[in-house]
Amino acid sequence: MKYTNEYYLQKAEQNTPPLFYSTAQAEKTVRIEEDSNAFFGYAATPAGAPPEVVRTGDSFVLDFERHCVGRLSFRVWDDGRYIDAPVRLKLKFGEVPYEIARDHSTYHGSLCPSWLTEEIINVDMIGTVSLPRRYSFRYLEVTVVATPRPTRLSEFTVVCETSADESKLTPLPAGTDSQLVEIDRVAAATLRDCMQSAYEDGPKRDRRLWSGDLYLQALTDQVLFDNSMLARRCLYLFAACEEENRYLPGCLYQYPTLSFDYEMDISDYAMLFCTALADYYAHTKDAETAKDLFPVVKRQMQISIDSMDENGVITPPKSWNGGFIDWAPKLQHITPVQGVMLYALHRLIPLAEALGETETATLWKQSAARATKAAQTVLFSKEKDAFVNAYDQYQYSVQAQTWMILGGVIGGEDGKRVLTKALQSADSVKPVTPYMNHYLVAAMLELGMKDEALAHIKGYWGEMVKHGADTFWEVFVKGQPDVSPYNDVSMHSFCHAWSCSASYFIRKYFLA
Ligand code: RAM
Repeated sequence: MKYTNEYYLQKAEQNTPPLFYSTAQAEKTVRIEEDSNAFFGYAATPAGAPPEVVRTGDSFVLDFERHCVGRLSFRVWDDGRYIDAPVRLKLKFGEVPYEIARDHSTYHGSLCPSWLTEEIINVDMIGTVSLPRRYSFRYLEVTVVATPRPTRLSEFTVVCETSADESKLTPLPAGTDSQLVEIDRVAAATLRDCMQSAYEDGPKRDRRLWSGDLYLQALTDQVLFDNSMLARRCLYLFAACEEENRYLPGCLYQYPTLSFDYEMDISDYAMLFCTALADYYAHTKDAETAKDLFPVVKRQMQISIDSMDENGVITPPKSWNGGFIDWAPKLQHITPVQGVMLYALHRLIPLAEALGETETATLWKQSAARATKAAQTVLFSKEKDAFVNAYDQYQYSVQAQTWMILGGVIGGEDGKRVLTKALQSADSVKPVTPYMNHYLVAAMLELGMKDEALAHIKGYWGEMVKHGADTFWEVFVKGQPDVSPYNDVSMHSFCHAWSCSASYFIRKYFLA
């Protein structure tokens, strides 16, 4: 049976943040057409005001002109008369034009197609229709499947929900590079729409709290809306799911009651949960919460420490292939996960010291020294001048080099050389998610490669903006619109938590 720590759960509930509401009304329609210049092959062009009267077979696409997460309502009326038969409507929601254009019956992905957002509704009476579900979208295709006579549809309105207090968002200083201003705007919208009663990974689909996503969201939130109550809630929620001698689940559901799947334990995510507490404390100086959660962090890190083999290399459990790290196909995980462990330990040692946990700090220092030595010797190939090894079946990946840098295994000119070579090599595995691209930029900054980091932010997140992103996407590989961990792009979330961190870099390192 799954055990929930009631004390931590109660703490999480006490930290449920208030939601803020705003209204968006669709005044315009668009035509969604094939466009070879558009990243996913379809673009939206203005098509005037919504029709006043609709008949069976009519269809139009409303444009709410911003990404919305919230509830939809609209009016159905016909000059005051009764409706002779229900008005049957098909509603199809899209975060990007492609989702509207895509015929859902051709879906061939690995996740359940019920995530694809569409409804058929029957309206029995004239008046305001309010849909109970929460949607995540900018575009809404309305198709009149059947109506007994010409009918009027109007006032399509979304009440948007978020736990982000937008009044806290400080504008970037005058003189900031205009491309960075744009990237920051899109990143802030991404985080805003993923901030609900927890940091959701993507409001279109899972609506789950994932620890890897949480880590980047909480970090980015510090420089945007600064909702430390939400960060606290999320940390407590994960703590409530701890089971003895097992990594925390990588994700959890808040409703109807806290639930999770132990098979979803992800070693790197569990360690990033720990790191999130260190960052939370460094930002808030909230020693009460840090002390409260420290025992969980200590036990979680101990699982990794205990799993080091005779060489000092981590042996993560086989679930999630030993770790997540990135969605790059067939990615090997040992070296990057070793880097995550070191990254976590280096951030957690100051936390332990600040909380007076000196014994733990000493143990962590010794463990870090052992893991570093192992990484420098067994995980590094002198011949290849890269972190390529038998543990990872000699796979050469940017992910491994990046995490070794972030873990402090290699630095300075050596780090620059190793990373640059991996990025330039035609044979190396490259990052596919904004999540992994975050760590790549972090590694560049760690090495003092500020120009390269800036160029990467502009060339990666900036490229999505150029492709018309209102919010940042779950997966993005330049020039490869078909890359999909789910084997079908229509399943992607186009407002994805782990993609919001460009703002963190911009606001922390690149302000004018
Ligand atoms: C997907 C989601 C989520 C991520 C996991 C590992 O389901 O994109 O954000 O954390 O994978």
